[in-house]
Amino acid sequence: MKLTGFELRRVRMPLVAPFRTSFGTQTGREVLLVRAVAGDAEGWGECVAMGDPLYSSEYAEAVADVLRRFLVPALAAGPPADAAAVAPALHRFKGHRMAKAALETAILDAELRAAGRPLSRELGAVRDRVPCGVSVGIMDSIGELLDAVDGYLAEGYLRIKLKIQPGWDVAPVRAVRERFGDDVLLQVDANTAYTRSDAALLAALDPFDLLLIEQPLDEEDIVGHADLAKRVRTPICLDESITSARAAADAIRLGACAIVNVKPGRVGGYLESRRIHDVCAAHGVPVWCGGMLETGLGRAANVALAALPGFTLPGDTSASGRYFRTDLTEPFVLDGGHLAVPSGPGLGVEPLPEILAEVTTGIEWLPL
Ligand code: NPQ
Ligand code: MG
Repeated sequence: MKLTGFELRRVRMPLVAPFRTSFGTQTGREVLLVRAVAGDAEGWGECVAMGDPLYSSEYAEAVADVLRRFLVPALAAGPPADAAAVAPALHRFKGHRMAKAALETAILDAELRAAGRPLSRELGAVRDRVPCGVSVGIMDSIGELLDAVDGYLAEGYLRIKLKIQPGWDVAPVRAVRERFGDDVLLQVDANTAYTRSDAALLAALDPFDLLLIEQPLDEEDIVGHADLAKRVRTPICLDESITSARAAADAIRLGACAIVNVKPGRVGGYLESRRIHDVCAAHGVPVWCGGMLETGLGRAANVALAALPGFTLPGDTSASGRYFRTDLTEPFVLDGGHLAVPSGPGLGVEPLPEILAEVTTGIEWLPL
């Protein structure tokens, strides 16, 4: 594959409704897309960084900057033979995993499309459809929350995740349990909103039989999560803290988590995500695929990953309509609570040209 360069494309997608988490409220999604251009093929990588550094230290403008000034020039100096050579070529640049992931995914997609191979098969998928959950934001009232959950259950979602923060935790969980019963698969995500002194508060969630509590404490606080795990019965799941396969192995060894949320952008790409899957499977730790409000491009790749055998819990791989009235690709639509794994080469989906043009706010060409 002879790469000639990368197109950085900024798009802005309005959300169907504001999405509120412990770190803020989003009304739209600012996405950076990377298109790898080779002589005979092209490939897409969707960067999951937000416009602001609220979920992680990365943000869209910083991603564009590091791609332009460091990552793409490094590949220009020694073009990678294939996608597997990208991470080693970028290793000397610290961090910036979301930027690296977008670049690697674009190259991987181009390579697989040229070879006529689906990403799912490349990663080791064993299913042709995946069970889906939905992440439900913090609301102004319990009534509003119950209406939202009711709607998602009616759509067929197989698992509900409630975003929580201090002051919005036990009451919404109790209300959802009382209204929808004990059979609903239910979990919560705090996005680091609690502290080590909140163990008793988090243990108050134990009676509600949650599948897991996701990332209650600071992303750097692995020992805090290990201590917390001894004081709550609900399994601890880590998201923000898991930045690599090594970080996953360490967290498991220390007893900081019993379940892992895999987000390819957070860990530097789909190849590292597969290594996390493997390390967790070797320890009997279930994994599930997280979500970052991806368009159809990122969603396609996530669904492929979620089809690996160790992904034994429903992911945040929701349908396009959960976030967008109009997706960039043909929409992903829920079928009996599942999404079909794309079977075409590479990601197996393409941006719809008219829609892509409509939402694009800027284009930059980075030659190799
Ligand atoms: C999580 N995602 O699991 C994240 C958090 C999150 C589906 O809950 C813009 C971009 C807004 C990324 C809001 C879900 C976001 C975002 C929330 C990620 O922690
Ligand atoms: Mg999370």
